[in-house]
Amino acid sequence: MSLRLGAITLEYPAVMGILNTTPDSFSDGGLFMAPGVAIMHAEQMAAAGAAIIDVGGESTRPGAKDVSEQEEIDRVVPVIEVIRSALDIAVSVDTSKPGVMRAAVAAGATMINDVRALRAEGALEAAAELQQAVCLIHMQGQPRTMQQDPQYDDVVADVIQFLHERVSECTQAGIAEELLVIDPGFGFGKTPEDNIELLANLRQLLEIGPPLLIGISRKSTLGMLTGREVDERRPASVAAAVLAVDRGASIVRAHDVAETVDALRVARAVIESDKRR
Ligand code: YH5
Repeated sequence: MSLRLGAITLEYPAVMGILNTTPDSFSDGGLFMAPGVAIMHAEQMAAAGAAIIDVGGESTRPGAKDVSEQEEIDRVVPVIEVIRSALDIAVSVDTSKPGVMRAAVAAGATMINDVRALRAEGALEAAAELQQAVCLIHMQGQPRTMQQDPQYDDVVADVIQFLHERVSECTQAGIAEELLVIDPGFGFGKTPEDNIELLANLRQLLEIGPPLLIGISRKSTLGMLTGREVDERRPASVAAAVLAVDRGASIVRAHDVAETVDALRVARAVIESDKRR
């Protein structure tokens, strides 16, 4: 099962590994991820079977402070350059800012992963100009406040309608439909119940057209279901990944790449053998 998204060809179900870009003690003044640490983490994820490495320079955690465009560029570009020079793996850039999209693609990124689904000023135009793969994510509200009081008439219908509209906007702006991936945005302006309902009904999102990417790894819904802290949510994350793939997801964004790759090998074998599909 092979999928082409512009410059990216992958066997699916595939794992997108999340590169840890949080500032650490090795970094320069506590603002930048040391590229040496980043490349080690990326290398481990590539060896574990990740198809894409997701590099982000802006925290979308509720309450996180805004990062300037230049600051974001300074964080992600060296990391993307070092990954692309050392490893044969695709890189996605987790950003909403057009200037970061341009700089990241110039550095070798071949996917734009945008929680604002190209709604920021100039983002749609930048993506149309760059002609790289784009992941359109559903989010209700803004990162700072999105978890305060999420409300839907029908979360599945709302997410489908939003993603339909964004896919149309993108194709009208000249982005080839073959470049698009859609994502229901687990945790982006959603209650745990909303997230579970979306996962249960994921198949309905396939009717929009583009392949599905899901990111649920370590998120708080899994904490609520298991009573576990963030760093104890591996088994829950792997279970959610398998359920998502069984419901049609092509790409799973994950922190724990080795475990997720193993689990998706099992899922894939069973899906391929399922005579009803
Ligand atoms: C996503 O779903 N999410 S950043 C809170 C956590 C754990 C993880 C409380 N970027 C997605 O990963 N990109 C993020 O524990 C994403 N889909 C795509 N495509 C949030 C995140 C996280 C938040």
